Amino acid sequence: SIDTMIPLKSRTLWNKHQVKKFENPDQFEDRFISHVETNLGRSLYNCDDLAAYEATSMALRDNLTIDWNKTQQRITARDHKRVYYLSLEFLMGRALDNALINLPSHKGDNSGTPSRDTVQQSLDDLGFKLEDVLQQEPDAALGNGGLGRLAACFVDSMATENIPAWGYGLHYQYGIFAQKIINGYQVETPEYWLMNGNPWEIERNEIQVPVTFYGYVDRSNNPTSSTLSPAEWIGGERVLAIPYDFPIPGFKTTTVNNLRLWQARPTTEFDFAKFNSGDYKNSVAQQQRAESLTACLYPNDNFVQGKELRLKQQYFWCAASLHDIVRRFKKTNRPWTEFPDQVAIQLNDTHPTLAIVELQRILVDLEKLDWHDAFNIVQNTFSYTNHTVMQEALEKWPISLFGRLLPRHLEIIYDINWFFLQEVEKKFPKDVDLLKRISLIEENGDRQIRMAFLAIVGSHKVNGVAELHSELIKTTIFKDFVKFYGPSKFTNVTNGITPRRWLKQANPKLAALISEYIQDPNDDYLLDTSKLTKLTQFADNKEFQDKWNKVKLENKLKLADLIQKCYDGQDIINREHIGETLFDIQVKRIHEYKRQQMNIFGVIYRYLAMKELFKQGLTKEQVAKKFPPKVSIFGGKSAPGYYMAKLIIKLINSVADVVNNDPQIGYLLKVAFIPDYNVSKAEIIIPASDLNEQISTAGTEASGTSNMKFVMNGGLIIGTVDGANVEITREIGEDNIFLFGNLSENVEELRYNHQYHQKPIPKELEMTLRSLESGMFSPENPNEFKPLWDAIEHHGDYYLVSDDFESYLATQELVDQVYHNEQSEWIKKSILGVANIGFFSSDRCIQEYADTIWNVEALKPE
Ligand code: IMP
Ligand code: B1N
Repeated sequence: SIDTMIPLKSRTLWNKHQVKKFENPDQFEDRFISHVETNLGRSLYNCDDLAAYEATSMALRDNLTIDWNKTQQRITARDHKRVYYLSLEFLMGRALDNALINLPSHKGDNSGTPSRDTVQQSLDDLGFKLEDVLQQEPDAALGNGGLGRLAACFVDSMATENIPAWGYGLHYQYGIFAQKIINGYQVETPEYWLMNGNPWEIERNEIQVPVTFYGYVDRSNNPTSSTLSPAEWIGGERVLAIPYDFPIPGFKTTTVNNLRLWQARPTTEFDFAKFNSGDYKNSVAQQQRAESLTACLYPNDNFVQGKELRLKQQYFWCAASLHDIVRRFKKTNRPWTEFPDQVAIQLNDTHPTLAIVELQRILVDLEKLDWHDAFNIVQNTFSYTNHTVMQEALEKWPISLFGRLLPRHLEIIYDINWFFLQEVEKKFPKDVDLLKRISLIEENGDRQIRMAFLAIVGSHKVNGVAELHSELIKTTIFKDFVKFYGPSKFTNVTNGITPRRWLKQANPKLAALISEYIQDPNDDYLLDTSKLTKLTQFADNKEFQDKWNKVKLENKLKLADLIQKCYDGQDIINREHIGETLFDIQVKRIHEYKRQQMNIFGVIYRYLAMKELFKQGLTKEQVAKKFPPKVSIFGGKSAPGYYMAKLIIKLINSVADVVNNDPQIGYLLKVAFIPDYNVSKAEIIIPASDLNEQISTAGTEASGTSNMKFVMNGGLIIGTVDGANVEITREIGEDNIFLFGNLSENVEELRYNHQYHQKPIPKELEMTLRSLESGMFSPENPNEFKPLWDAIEHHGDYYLVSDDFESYLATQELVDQVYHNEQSEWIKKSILGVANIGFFSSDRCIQEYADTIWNVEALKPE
């Protein structure tokens, strides 16, 4: 037993004073007031919404911490295998509402045990509105987009599925920048999310992991002087890693997992020589620089910059996490050979690939294991998820930079490569070209380490994130590895989303309607999403359709409020006609491959065509027949250094300026750009969509996850045959999705054609581009948008906008037709989408990882 070390007397006393969770409204209120008056030093007379948010969060965190302790003790007592999810990004959003929904008693009984409803009532009695209290919380926006939000959905599902799991990441002081739109341009402002402190985190100052950089490798104690035998790395610079722990509650379980985020701190050592030289100020400044290591999240999505500070962040995080994982394993006193039975480490993209090298270093240099025994352990421990095939997003580090920062790690990588290439040579003798292609080191020009290749060699499984993507990596970027390892090392786990946040929390009205009709008062469908198929029987039911439609309308009104707030009170959306206005939404990072430019070109074409009809003397009613009311809504951030993406944002805002102020057009067409798209805005935007755009160039979007969120909220997709759209179509049926465009298997040929033949541009696109050129949307600077038409007409149209434009417009026409003339059909499609989206729960996804990659079982609370 784990308790035997502690004397009975102490144990009895600890037991007697066992901290208790609040278990009824009265106890919650007691806890709330006690936090206000002691921890916050406030009282009834100056407790504002912020203090109420803080006190509510602290009361909930108390409960979670108690369950957290129990969960961790249970895992330790059972000596159960743990999963570690290493991700540089966790796009968590807000925690409070999520914790309320995940209160273990969620609708479980009616005995007054705390549920979201009873806490809401208590707050009401105490003089606060839960809605306002929730608004006080800043988003934890420690991520860029899909990859970071996926990690957040995964920790939610791992807790819900009772998988003993920890997330490891960085405690950035600045999350993704806040986006302001000034004169139509994106302006980035720093997002200091910790301004008011953070009631959700536990700072563990007592844990300090030293991390070293630079320096040199000392082999004076090593007679063989082989890099394969233990060496000593004498580091140059040292910083400390301090953990911040976030409790991750599961839904309808008392399992609480941990998200551990590391922050850099200066060491307490100091350089005597410097301090004595009288340069006190300088020495302090130098120490303070340690903290800048984890100050900022790199704001690039699907793009790498290759900056030294980024590599430092990666090593800092991997070294601290590995140290923690190894320390925890050593407490079990098991032999090293059992490490992979106790530990599974999932690499979220290549960002944590250094963890592979660090574990090999620990095993060889510190634990003195034989090189090959060590590498066996490493391979059986790690697995790697690839999230992109785009060249500009594949990490490569120049040898020179890498070797200076991590000299011993470079040696280890060379050795891994040496043994790997020997195996390749053995299997495919004399294929020099293969050796060159497959080497972990790229030898052309500036020598670079190919991190994805290193991740493959150091792992036992590699997975893509949707079927199409997982096939693509096998036939393109990792083709040679399939040839060498065989196909079984490569697998697919299609992404998923948590239905707790993306249905229950974001869309409480739809969730209530669903649970009423499928007769699931305890919301079990949020755990077993296949229960949603029971909605099928109501797809044609008039009464149900009306209620469904009413929920959508209410959500659209809520979004209209948000948009009005974003436009300083200006009401862009005509509320009188909102029920017949199609909300067409594209919210995601701005990227050429996601083709927001094609969307806005489509809007411009629509506008021009409408103007033409007016010119021919048609009345508003007649124009509306062809172009019924529609609002085109955009949101998303561009990487600060991504010129074309920023220009697309400017174009959207310029088009909005012209279209929204054209009195002839009125409510028939509006364009809105919602600034600073983030998780909590997504929770308002997604439930309000009639139509959503998933229109990436085929083969470029690995999966997409907002596509799943929109369908789960009754939105219909207009999309390309790309990423998870393919499987969404299979699940919900091709009648319930609007697909268009070229297929990924044709992309290469189409690009080739653009390069070698001047392909005519379709007339609708031609018309659109010429309107840009005319200065219609940039009268002061007619050339402002030249790079956008040049990309299509003169630079090979890499994203194939001209190839897909006609099919896109035709499909939009079909959308208008169904939405306006076959309303009941439309609602039916919307219902059938929700009914059949269950497959995309991240719970299913985590089960697949657990069964096929981690080999880990659930450990349920007793
Ligand atoms: P760590 O695994 O040492 O990081 O500890 C994480 C948590 O696991 C601790 O805060 C405890 O709640 C629990 N834990 C760690 N070691 C033990 C043990 O020896 N017995 C029981 N629980 C433990
Ligand atoms: O990961 C998501 C997918 O659903 C998206 O399709 C995919 O684009 C996204 C470097 C990335 N891939 N690669 C990144 C992010 C940050 C960075 O620094 C690459 N993000 C994705 C979840 O699987």
